[in-house]
Amino acid sequence: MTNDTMGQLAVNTIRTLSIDAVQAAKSGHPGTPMALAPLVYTIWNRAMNFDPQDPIWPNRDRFVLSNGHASMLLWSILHLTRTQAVDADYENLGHPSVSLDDIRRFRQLDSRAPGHPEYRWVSGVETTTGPLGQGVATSVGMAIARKWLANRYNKPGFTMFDYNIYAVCGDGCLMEGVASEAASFAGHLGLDNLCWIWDNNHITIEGDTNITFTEDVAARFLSYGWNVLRVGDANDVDRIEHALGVFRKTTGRPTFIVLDSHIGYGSPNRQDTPAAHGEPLGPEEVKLTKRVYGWPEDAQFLVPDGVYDHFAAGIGRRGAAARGSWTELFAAYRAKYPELATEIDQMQRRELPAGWDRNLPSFPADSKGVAGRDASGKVLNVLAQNIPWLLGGSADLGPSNKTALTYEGAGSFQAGTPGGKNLHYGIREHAMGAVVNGLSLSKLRGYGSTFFIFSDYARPAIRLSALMELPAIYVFTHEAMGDGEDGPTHQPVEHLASLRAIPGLVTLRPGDANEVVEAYRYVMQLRHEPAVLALSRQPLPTLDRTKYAPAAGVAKGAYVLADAPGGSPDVILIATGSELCLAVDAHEQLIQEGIRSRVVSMPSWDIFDHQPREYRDSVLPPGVKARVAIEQASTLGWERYVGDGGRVIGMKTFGASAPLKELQKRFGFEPGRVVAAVKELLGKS
Ligand SMILES: Cc1ncc(C[n+]2csc(CCOP(=O)(O)OP(=O)(O)O)c2C)c(N)n1
Ligand SMILES: [Mg+2]
Repeated sequence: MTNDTMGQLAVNTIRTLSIDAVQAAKSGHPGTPMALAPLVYTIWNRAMNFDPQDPIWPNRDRFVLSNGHASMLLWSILHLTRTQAVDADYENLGHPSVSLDDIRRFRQLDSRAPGHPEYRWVSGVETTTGPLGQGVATSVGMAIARKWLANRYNKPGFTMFDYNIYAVCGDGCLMEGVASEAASFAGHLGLDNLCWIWDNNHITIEGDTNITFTEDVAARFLSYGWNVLRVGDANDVDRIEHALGVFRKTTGRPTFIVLDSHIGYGSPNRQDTPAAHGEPLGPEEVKLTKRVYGWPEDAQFLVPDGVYDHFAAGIGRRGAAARGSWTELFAAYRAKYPELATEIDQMQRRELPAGWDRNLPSFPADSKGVAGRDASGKVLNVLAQNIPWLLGGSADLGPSNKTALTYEGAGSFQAGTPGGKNLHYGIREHAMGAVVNGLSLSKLRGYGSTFFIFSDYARPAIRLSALMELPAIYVFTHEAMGDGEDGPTHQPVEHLASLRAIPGLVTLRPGDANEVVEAYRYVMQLRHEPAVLALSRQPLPTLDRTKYAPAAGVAKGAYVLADAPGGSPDVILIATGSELCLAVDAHEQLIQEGIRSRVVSMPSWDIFDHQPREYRDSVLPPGVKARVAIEQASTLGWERYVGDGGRVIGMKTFGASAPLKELQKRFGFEPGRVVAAVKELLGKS
C-alpha cells in the first residue's frame, strides 16, 4: 500500500470510529468528525511534534479542538496514535489514554471518551472544550505562554521552547464574542506560533449559516492582523499540509486557515445538512456511508491492519525523535544553566521556587488602614519577583486594580517584548479568563484582574478553570459598594454567591491588609484549584493582631478573630471583607455592654467547609444559635452558617449611586444595626 492509500485508510478509520461510537451511544456528533478527519490526520501525522509516549513533554506542539462537540476526532486520534495515559502526579501509567473499549463506550460513565474533551480526565487533551469559543480563546493564552517561556529559557544553542499551537474551530466558535476578543488580542500581540483552522461548513444546528452568520470572516481576521489562508477542499491533505507549512514559516502574526468542508462527508443523505451535526446517522445510513468510503459495511470499530503502524511511523517516529533530542539538549542545558533548568522542572510540577514567600509584607495596626487592592498590589509585586513564572495583568483597569508590577525589569508583555510580566488584556474580560487558563495549562502562574462586577464577563472561563482544576488566579477589586458613586451598575450583589456556587473554586474575601497577605499565601500554594480574591477599593482598618487573632487563620477559611472573655460566647458575628471591621466595632460595643460576643472572620466558605468538623465546631459551636452574618452582598446561602435562628445583614436589592457612607447608612451596614440585631436575637431589645 502506498503512503497515500494508507493515509486514506487512516482518515477513514477516524471517520468510521466516530460514526460507530456515536451510533453506539445513540448520541453525539458524527458529521464534523467525518468532515475533519483529513484535517486532524494531517495536523497530527504530518505536522505536529507530539510524542504519544509522553503526552506532557514540555516542548510538544499543542492541539486544541475548540469545536468540542466533535470530540470523537480527538478520541480517535488519541487512540490511533496510542497516546499514553498520565496521572495527576505526572506518572506515565503504561497504558493507552483512550482504548478501543473507551470508544465503544463513548459518552458512558467513566469512559475515557466522554461527550466533550476534558482536560485532566483524558491524557492528551490540552484544554476542556464544549462551550464554543473557549478553546480558541484559551489557545491564545497558550501562545502567549510559549512566547514568554522561549524568551526566558531559550539560550544560544538551546532552543528549549519553540512549540506551536493548533486550534480547530467551527462556525459556532467564531460567532462567540470570546473568540473575537481573543483573536483581536492575538493579532495585536503578533502571536506567530498560533494557528486557527476554521471548519467553514456553512452549517450550525438551526441550519445553513446564511440565516445568521454572513459577515466576511476572512476579512475580519485580516483586519485583526492575522495571516489568512484558504484551503478549498477539506479532503485535500496535501493542501492542508502545505497551508500548515505556510503557517510555520509565517512570522509576526498568527495564522487563520479557512477550510471549506462538508459536514457529514460521505453520507449520501446527511452530507451538508444540520442533521449530520447532532444525531447518529442511523443503522441504514451508516451502511450506505461505509459503502461510500469503501469500508466493510458490517464491520464496527474496525482499525484495519497497518493503521496503528502508519501513525507510529508518522507522528510516533517524529515525536519520539523530537522529544529525544529535546531531552538530550535539556541535559546539557541543565549542566550549563542549572537554575533555569530547575525552574522548568518546578513549573512543570506546579511547585513553587524556594523562598517564594520571602519579603511578604506585614502590615502594622492602623485604624485608617489600607485598601485590599493596595495590599494586593504590594503582595503581587513581591511574589512576582520571587516566582519568575507568575505573571498577569488587568483588563484595562490596572491603575484601579493595583495589579501592575512596578519593580525594575517587570516589563510589559508585547510583541517585541515577550519577556514582560505585565499583560495588558485590554477590555476583554472573557478572553482574559480564557487566556489565564491558557497560561495555567502551560504551567505558568497566570492572573487576571478587573472590577468584581465584571467577573460576570469572565465567568464561563472561570468555571472552566475550576472544571480543569487549574491554579488560575483572579484578582477582583471594588468587591462591594466601595465605589459608591458609580452606582448599581458597578456594585456587585450576587457575585460572591454565584462564584461560591462553582465547585472547586476557592473564593476569598479578606478583611484587612494582613488577611490579604495570608490569602495570597494560601492561594499561591494551590496546585489544582483556581482562586478568586475579592478585594476592597476603600481602605479597611488594619486590625491590631496583638489584640485579635493572627491573620494566619485565613488558611482555615474562617477563624475566631475576637472572643468573649474566656470564650463561651452567647452570640457569634460572622463577617467577611469590608464588613469585618464593622463586626469588630459592634463586638466591642457588645462586650462593653456585657454581652458575650464572638467575631468570626470568614474570608472563604469553601476553605472553611473543607476543615474537619472538630475545627468547624470550635469556630461555630453548634450550641450557640444566636448568630449574625454581615456581608455587603446577596444574603443567599448564609443560612447555612447562621441557621434558622440567625440573622443576615446583607443585600436583597441592587445598590445605589451615592458616597459609600450614605450607602452604608441606607443599606444598614452600621454597628448600631448589628448591635440591634444581636439584642433582638438575645431577647434584650
Ligand atoms: C457557548 C455554547 N453555546 C451553544 C452550544 C451548543 N452547540 C453545540 S454545537 C452548536 C452548533 C455549532 O455549530 P458549528 O460550530 O458550526 O459546528 P458544526 O455543526 O459545523 O460542527 C451549538 C449551538 C455550545 N456548545 N456552546
Ligand atoms: Mg458549522
